[in-house]
Amino acid sequence: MKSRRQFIKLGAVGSVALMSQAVTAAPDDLTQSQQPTKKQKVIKPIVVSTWNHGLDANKAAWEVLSKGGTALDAVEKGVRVTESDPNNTSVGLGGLPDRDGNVTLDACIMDHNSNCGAVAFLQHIENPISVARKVMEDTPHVMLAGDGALTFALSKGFKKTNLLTESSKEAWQNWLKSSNYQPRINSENHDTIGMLAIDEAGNLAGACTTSGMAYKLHGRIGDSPIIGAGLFVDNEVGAACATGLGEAVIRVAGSAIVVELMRHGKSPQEACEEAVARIIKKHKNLENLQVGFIALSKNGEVGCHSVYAGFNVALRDQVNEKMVDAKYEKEW
Ligand code: SD4
Repeated sequence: MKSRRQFIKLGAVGSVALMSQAVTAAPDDLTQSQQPTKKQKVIKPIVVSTWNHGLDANKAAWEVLSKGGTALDAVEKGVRVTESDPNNTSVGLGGLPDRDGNVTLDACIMDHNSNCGAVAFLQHIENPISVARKVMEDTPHVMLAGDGALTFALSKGFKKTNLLTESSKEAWQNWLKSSNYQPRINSENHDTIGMLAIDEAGNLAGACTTSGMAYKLHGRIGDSPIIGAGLFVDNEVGAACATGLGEAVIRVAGSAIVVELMRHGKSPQEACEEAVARIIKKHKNLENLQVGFIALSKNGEVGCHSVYAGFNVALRDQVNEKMVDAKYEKEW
């Protein structure tokens, strides 16, 4: 196996070769129900989400979907599970703080009518996704940030919570010893959760929520609360969400691009691969630049792809409840 350094050195030629292999194949593990031909009947509902924590989140989403509930309710319920898990250090409660010790959260949600809501740089609230939904439903706006988002959340009855758990505080204090400003994207299967669903009625929705980069600059906002970057849903076409280095996702309008590529005929898998290729092309330095996309088309196909190895996706439908390893372009 090539070392991470060797892969990076391969540069453009290497990545083109890897890409052409990748384009011909969807993740082997995606079953027929996730890869129907245009004429096949879609087996609904379906929910798909990022990383291992997606399995538990999908379970909660499935409780809604399997009873005929809406994709919107499902994705909100689903990602709340991850937000409220104190052992997950990259989402909600227990998230690793910024370099000054503050846990700051980003989240967004989007429905089949292109309604959307987001909160950014929100502190002290355990379930930012539900605040994002309130922004969507109870205000004429799409995004609230910082103190304004907190004031709004409190006015809607959300309770102030200390989000910094003892273990995340300890990790931060260890980091402070060197105080080396190298904000890092969390990995090892503990990352942002992005979730996409299609309900029995055939409507799509998505949600994305994160505490962002560990030890980031106070005030830094990533891609996750930005509609079109961390998440995008177009009910005529499909939905996509992103995980990984938010700055890179924003630069290519990642999730919007994936949906747009599907609109122009690419399968979800091909669309995710093309978005990853675009990220690789636009960044000279790929060190630590992990990004993964997942996509769900209107006809129930699922795709996923990442820059580096290790990204995986949780799937739930009437036959499957499983993890799928995404194909990727580079070894670490
Ligand atoms: C961000 N995309 O804040 C999010 C975080 C993430 O891996 O996905 N971390 O940039």
